Amino acid sequence: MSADITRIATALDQAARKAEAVAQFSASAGFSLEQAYQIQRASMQLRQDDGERLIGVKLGFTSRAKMIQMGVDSLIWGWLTDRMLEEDGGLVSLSRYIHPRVEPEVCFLTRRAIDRPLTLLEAADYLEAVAPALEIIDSRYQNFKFSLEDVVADNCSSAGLVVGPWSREFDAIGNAGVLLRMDGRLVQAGSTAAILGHPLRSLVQASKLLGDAGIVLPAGSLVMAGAATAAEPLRAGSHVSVEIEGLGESGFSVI
Ligand code: OOG
Repeated sequence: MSADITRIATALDQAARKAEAVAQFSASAGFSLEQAYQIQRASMQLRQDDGERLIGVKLGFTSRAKMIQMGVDSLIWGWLTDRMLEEDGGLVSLSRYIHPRVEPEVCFLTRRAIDRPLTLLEAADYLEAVAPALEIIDSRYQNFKFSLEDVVADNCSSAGLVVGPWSREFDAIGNAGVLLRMDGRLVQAGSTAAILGHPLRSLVQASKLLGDAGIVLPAGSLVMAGAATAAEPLRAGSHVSVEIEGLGESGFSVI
């Protein structure tokens, strides 16, 4: 299996670099969820070997809207890297991506290392700041179709992110309106409560999942809490923005 882990990790790494989709692996290679995380780790190692830096983690499938859209019903997590950062208010080029979609998120900046499972009461104490954010997901699989194991191996479709202005309005994030607009037109609307009832629960879940994996998340890391609504395809020429009530806005233009 370790040969398969390296082979699949390399294929997914190449697919991301070349922005070319590949067929799903789990149907033919038949790997477990644990092995999927090993593949994810091996593919991230290839990026780190190439100078890419880990800057945090993202949670996936923390809202019903996302689970229903993708037909997957377990919480997953993946890595964020410095090369995924796109500029707030900047231009996002489709050429880097295969078939990108965007989703509105809450992003946390940690103040302390997360080295053990946290309770909900403890979670806010680990935070430096919170921001409205947009995640660009771009499955490396053809037609954005995958099993749970496939998507985990593919670093949970992570591809890009845009983080808006940081604030310390932690009290604002419990049940705040989330609006995703394209060219000023509302395309998705929801609430931060769609994220596990409260986005801070994503931080709690991240602490548990990372603890299980034996990983310490350093202070100053980003944690993307997972999309509050279904994702929307990106189109050249459009302007995308997220507004989270009480937190502010973030956006970019697609070229
Ligand atoms: C997997 C990633 C899910 C989220 O926020 O739920 C995700 C995908 O839908 O391709 O990022």
